Amino acid sequence: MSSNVEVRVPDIGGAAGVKVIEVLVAVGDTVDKEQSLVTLESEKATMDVPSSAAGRVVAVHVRPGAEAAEGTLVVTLAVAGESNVPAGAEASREPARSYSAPVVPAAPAAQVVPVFLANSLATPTLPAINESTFAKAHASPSVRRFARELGVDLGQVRGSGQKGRVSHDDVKGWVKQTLAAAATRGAAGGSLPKLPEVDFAKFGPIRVVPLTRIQKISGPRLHASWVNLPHVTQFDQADITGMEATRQELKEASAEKGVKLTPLAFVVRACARVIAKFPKFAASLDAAGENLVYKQYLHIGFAADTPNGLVVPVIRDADRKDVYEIARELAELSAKARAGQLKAAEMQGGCFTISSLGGIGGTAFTPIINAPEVAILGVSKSSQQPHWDGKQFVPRLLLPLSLSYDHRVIDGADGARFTAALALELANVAGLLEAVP
Ligand code: CAO
Repeated sequence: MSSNVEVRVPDIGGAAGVKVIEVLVAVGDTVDKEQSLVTLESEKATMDVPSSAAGRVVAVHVRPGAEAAEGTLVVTLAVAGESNVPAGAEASREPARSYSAPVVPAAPAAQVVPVFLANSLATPTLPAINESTFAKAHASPSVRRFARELGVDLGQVRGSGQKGRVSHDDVKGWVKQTLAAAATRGAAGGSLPKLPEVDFAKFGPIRVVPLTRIQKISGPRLHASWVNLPHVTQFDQADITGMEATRQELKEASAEKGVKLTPLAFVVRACARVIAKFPKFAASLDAAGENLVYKQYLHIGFAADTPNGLVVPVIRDADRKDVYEIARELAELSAKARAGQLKAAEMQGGCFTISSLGGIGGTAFTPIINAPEVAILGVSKSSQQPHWDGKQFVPRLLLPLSLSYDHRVIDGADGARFTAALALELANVAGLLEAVP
């Protein structure tokens, strides 16, 4: 017994008129769950629409060149043994979720994260894809998908098959050759030196686990930031004795209203107040690296650890929210992040990021800037420390701060001024609890 499942374009951050640049399947094809069906491209990103189920393609509803938006019907699948999924059930659901299976509701959103700038970031030494030569290349849909994942311009790959048909091996060979050439150039003073390849199986049994989709996206972005931005990390400590005492007093009443008042909410509030005085910390360099873009809004992201990897949900207009509203949104966005249900729009537009490992441990770390932002605050676990008050040592609760900043934009003195101002804000709990105009 089989039934039909409709796969639609998921939430793509509100982008409309996004182009279908490639259709990767045809009627009659058998597809696996999560297999890419079509590739979309907006001005900023390419994104594959994954299949929500395993099945056979019974209709393809889009063509290359067509325009799509959230909810556009892409493919209809015949799915065997899914009698609990009536035909068209997907269509009747919220379109943004329709791709993410009714079959396994908990897994999905990880698969929907747009591959922002995938071509340029994932493979920085490969030339950009030329869409017109890519489209003309003689290759199967799976080879096309593979090439796109690696950021390979198929038009440049010489095919070894009949009539120049390009195979997976041709793509791999081309990548190796291109990277080797880049490494040689690098030895003469250019790109990065290559790491040695190690056959781990030679030394004992191994287990190979593919990276998650989120890891495949965030890894190249972190790497791009690491190699492109001159990072400096400024360390400091904030005396949060008063803040923590007040938080403990307010915690219960707040929990009764359904809000878990965590230290991170106070840190977000404090950052919003300090950034108002140091707006450069929420600015970005433009693409040419010649102008600084000051934003007239303040959206603050926070790193969330999820089973699928690291994501950064964003609290919009953090400067216009009080500590309770921030705490409520932190809890809501973290829960969504862990369930893999964050929408793309909920991870976009950040101006500054906070990475809190305070609930876990550690005394300091060097967070990587979430480029094109210019600064990120790392927060470690607070601890009681002896403080000399002029007459004696008294115990104070100190919160370790680690601020990484882009030294092209921020000077060392400003970095130290920022953390000192932040420490003052965190020590002034009355200020943090002030109503927000
Ligand atoms: N010092 C001491 N204790 C702290 C603390 C700090 N700085 N920050 C939080 N805690 C405590 C909280 O009070 C809470 O204890 P109680 O339950 O007794 O109140 C406990 O640690 C757990 O806090 P939490 O995890 O519920 O909430 P949070 O706001 O601290 O963190 C979130 C939320 C999403 C940031 C966190 O779950 C997370 O994912 N952290 C990892 C982020 C990460 O991976 N960063 C590295 C990215 S690479 O740069």
